[in-house]
Amino acid sequence: MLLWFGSTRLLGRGRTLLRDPVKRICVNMSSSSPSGKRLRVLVDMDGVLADFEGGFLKKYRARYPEEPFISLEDRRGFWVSAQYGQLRTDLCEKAMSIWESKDFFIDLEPLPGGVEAVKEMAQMENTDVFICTSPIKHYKHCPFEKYAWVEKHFGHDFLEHVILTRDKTLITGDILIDDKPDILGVEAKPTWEHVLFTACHNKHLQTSASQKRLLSWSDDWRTVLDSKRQAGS
Ligand code: DGP
Ligand code: MG
Repeated sequence: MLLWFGSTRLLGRGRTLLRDPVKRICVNMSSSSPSGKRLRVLVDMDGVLADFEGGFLKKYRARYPEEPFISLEDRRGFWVSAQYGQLRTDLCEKAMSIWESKDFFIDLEPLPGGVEAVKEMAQMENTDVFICTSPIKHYKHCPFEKYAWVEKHFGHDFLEHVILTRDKTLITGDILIDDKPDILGVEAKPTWEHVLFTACHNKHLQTSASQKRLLSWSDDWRTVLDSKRQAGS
C-alpha cells in the first residue's frame, strides 16, 4: 500500500522522509505480503523480557532486611503479594510497596536472550512483533518506566511496538508469549494462542497437552513461530 501525505512520499515499510511527528505515527503500519499472511507475535514484558521476580526480591530484601522472604525457588502462584500475604498478612503490603516505588520497573534487568530474540523476530519476514504488557494500577511510575525500559533496551523506534493493556484478551494476535498461566478478560475467545513462558512461579504447573511452553529464550522459539505460521497458511 502506498500512502501519501501532502507531497511527501513514503519509502516503504517503516521508512519515511517525514519529519512531522504527528504524521510519523502513520508510517509503520504493515500490510500483508503477496507471499502470505503476516504473523503477529505478542510478547509479554514482566517475567518474559524483564526480570520482575529477580528485581523484586533484590529490592525487597534491601528495603526490609529483617523480614522473611520467599526465595525464587519457593515461589508459587503468579501473584507475588498473595504468597507474601500467606507468609504474614502485613507482608502483602510490603511486597506491593516495592513495585509501586520509583525506579522499580526501569531498573529491571533484561532476562537472558529476550531482547535479542525480539529484535530478531522484528527483522523476520512477514512478522509483526509487539510488546504487550499490563501496567500496575498504581500508575505514578509504572507506565512511564515501561516505555523508558523499552527505549533503553530496544531504542526509541521500538516504542511503536508497545501495547499497554490491563486486558490482553482484547488484543488480536497469533501468539502471546506470556508467563501468566491464566490470561483472562472480557473476550472469552482471544485470537492468540498462549505460549507459556517458564518462570519461577509457574515451572511446577502441569499444563495441558495442547499448551506450548517456552522454557527460556534459549528454547526453540523460532520453531514455535514457524509452526504457527504454517498452521495459518
Ligand atoms: P504482565 O507480565 O503483563 O502479566 O503484568 C503483570 C504485572 O503484575 C507485572 O507488573 C507484575 C505485577 N504483579 C506481580 N505480582 C503482583 C501482585 O501480587 N499484585 C499486583 N498488583 N501486581 C503484581
Ligand atoms: Mg508477565
